[in-house]
Amino acid sequence: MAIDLKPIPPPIETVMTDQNGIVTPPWANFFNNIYRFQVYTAPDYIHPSSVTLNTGGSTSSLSDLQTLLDGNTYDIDEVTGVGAINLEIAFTNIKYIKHVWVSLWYEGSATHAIRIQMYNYDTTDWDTFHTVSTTLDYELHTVPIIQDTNYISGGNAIVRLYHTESGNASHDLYIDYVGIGH
Ligand SMILES: [Ca+2]
Repeated sequence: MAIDLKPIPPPIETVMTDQNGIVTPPWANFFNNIYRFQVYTAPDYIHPSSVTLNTGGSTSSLSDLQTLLDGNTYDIDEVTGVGAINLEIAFTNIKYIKHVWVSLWYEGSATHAIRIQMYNYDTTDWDTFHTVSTTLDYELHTVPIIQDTNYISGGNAIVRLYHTESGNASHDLYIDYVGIGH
């Protein structure tokens, strides 16, 4: 009795997600063999639309923090007093927030830190998602935002870099890029 052996390709483990991160069952049936395919959607980066320096010294401008690794950075001189750095970075046309990206170099000290915050439109206050103490060089911080509902209003969202402690005038913050990923 002849046995007909046919090679069966191994299945490819895959998951399909749309831009909202929703998993879609991706089963497909080709030529009597079942394959599963994965489609990765490249993350969309939304660049800031405006920037407001409430506290700190700077001569930099919005374009300095709209592009990563372009050689231009938004530089802030820390000032004395509580809330020694306070920079609001605003975004428009935001539908979803998956991550906040911040590339920065903080020449501070171990007891000083920069809070990466988002404005909460529900509580009308700032929520801290990540804290960065002094760094040796530029670091890219990817900050996940699990529940974005309260941080978007009419397509607007605001990220704030905030120095809580009393400032030291010898400290400096250099920001290469701030963006929202969705
Ligand atoms: Ca830059």
